[in-house]
Amino acid sequence: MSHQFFFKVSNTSKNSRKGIIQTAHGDFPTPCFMPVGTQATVKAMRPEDVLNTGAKVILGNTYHLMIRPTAERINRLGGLHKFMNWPHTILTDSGGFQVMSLSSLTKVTKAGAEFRSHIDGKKIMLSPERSIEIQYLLGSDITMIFDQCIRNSSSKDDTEKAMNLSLEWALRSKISYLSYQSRPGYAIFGIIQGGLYPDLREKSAQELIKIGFDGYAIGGLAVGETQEEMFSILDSIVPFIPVDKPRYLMGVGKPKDIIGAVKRGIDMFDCVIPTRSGRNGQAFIRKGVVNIRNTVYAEDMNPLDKMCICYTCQNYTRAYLHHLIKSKEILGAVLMTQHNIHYYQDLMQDLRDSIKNNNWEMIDNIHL
Ligand code: PRF
Ligand code: ZN
Repeated sequence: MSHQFFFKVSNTSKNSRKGIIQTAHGDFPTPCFMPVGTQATVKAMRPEDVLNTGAKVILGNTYHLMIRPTAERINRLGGLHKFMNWPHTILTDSGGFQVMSLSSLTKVTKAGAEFRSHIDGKKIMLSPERSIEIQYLLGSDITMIFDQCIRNSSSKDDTEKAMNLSLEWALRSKISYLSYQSRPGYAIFGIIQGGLYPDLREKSAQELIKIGFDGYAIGGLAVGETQEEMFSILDSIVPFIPVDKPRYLMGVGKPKDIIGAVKRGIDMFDCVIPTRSGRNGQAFIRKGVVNIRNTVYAEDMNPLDKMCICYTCQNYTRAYLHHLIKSKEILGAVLMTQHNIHYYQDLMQDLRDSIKNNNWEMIDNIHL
């Protein structure tokens, strides 16, 4: 396949945009939610089931795959799309965030991040150049620059240092990317850092735009700050991002976070919440959340969500799901995940419809 990478906006409603992104492995509508496929699998879901929920793009992880089974092995086996039987678009995260959140003894220098594997404790070095090489070996359609994500409780001084280091790494990521990629249909996104400081965020955005990327992600949010703080950073930063480039809010979020971010002009999201919380027994439905472990569901003959057309809701009762999750049965994780990913894709479709129709009633009245 040799599709050109492009992003086209078709409709706008206030600050929100509806559009389409095309990559080497097909196109998908935005605003979009990317299910997380960390270990070359969206946990508990077959690729065809992922596609059936409406998702046409998933996220993969540099950090996990470099440790096991290694990027070189996946490359020898024909690349990540073939390896996991997902012929559609894959965006890969660079490892910058996972190094901070998962590994121990991280030592960050200009060269990169040195850390110990969360699997076997082995020492590993991840540099911008190595991260980009790994994403190239995986065959990722959308490569993310290697950044440093720090906690939002950090001082302004530390936040500024990390933001400036991320800018250096962004430039090195871009140079490295250009040394590999001359194929059409592939893209590299910058990641705006700067914590909760609007002036640092602005500088980060401006410098990344000077380097020039195919899309701009906002990193360093959803790491412990309030929703109000996150929204206020979005309000301050979105106006600086070129209107003709996709905007991606990394690691977000709950349905309400996504709705608020779409209203502020965000086009792309990824998050483990629907998959992880599904396995733990939490279902997202149009009227809120259902904690299926609760005994009130033990004899509830209703589906999870009466308005949902997913396989789970068409065929199974809350009572059965309650039993499966309480019994730690694998099928419980499968059915709950299936529903949650379907719900998130329905939410994104409703958001796209709201933008197209310039009518937000459905979002404000149904997705509570
Ligand atoms: N950087 C990268 N990946 C990320 C983040 C980030 O800041 C976040 C923050 N929520 C999630 N995933 N590279
Ligand atoms: Zn359902």
